[in-house]
Amino acid sequence: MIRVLFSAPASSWADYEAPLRRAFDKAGLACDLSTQTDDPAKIDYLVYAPGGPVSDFTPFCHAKAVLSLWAGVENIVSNKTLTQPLARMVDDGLGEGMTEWVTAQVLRHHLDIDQHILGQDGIWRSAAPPLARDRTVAILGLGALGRSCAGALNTLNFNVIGWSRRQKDLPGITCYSGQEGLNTLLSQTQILVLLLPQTAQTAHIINAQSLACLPKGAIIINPGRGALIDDEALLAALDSGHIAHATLDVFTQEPLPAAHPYWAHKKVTVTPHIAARTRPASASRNIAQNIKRCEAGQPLLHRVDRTAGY
Ligand code: NDP
Ligand code: OXD
Repeated sequence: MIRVLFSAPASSWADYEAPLRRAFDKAGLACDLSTQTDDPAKIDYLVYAPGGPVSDFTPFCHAKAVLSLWAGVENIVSNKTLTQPLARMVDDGLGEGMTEWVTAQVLRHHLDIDQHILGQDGIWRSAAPPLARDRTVAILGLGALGRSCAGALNTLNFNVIGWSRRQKDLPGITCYSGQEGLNTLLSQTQILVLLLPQTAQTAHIINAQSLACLPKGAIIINPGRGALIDDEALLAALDSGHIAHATLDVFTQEPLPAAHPYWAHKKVTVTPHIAARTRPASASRNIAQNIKRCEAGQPLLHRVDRTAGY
């Protein structure tokens, strides 16, 4: 019997219990799945999400892996008690959700949809928006989610450019890496999408200096992590008119405090960390697949590089 501990907020157990049991059965895994254990040393795998009961992994001394339900692992990656291999979530549901959300936000700004929704004032403004081919959208982070969004935007004919730690070669996308590459990318960007993980290297990557590299009137869309942005620098750039609008889904502190200036700012749209959700059915299949691989002595899929931090 394979012992699996579910360590996530109690509220998510109802969503995950049945899909996980189904996925284990379907994968031919005999698993004892539970939210509690009297004997952590007997646990083989932990299914993990922030806000659950486990923060000290030391007692789980025989666990073969910790399997994150989240794509972003900044809450666990630097946990000194975690010596077990860690896998992050890569899930079709996450990818589809993020691609839909990012595409919607890009189209909102590209077509200036707000002007027509909010400006029903009797004035016939007949200027047509430019075509996607004339709009440059940059994506920082060309991983599972960034690539999916880049592909969809490219299919819509946007001029898509992207940046990652290791140089990429993706069809239809102009790819950059390194600091020089970032500066070159920013200088051409009209709509900037942040899909980087939160690491020591990416914290405040959007700061006064990088904001100044963007052309006046650029738009920022952040479904990555709040810590990617220096909030004070962004607010200053919005107030000066250098940045035209920011659509933010993630924040340094979540929930975003009611008094935070982002809520009331006319040039900011706040969404409550809903850009993409891990979907229990597909995520459970991924978890089962990874356990099956591990039991067969195969390497974990989507294993986190603890040194790189993602
Ligand atoms: P991946 O790990 O697949 O991709 C991360 C990308 O960022 C890679 O292209 C990587 O480069 C690049 N990167 C990492 N560090 C650097 C760096 N220092 N400089 C340049 N590029 C860097 O992650 P996902 O695409 O799956 O997810 C991205 C993030 O999206 C998550 O970490 C999470 O924070 C956020 N997220 C938000 C959600 C929401 O609802 N708002 C939902 C899910 C995720 P390389 O390719 O070279 O490794
Ligand atoms: C994730 C998220 O990282 O929901 O999965 O942000």
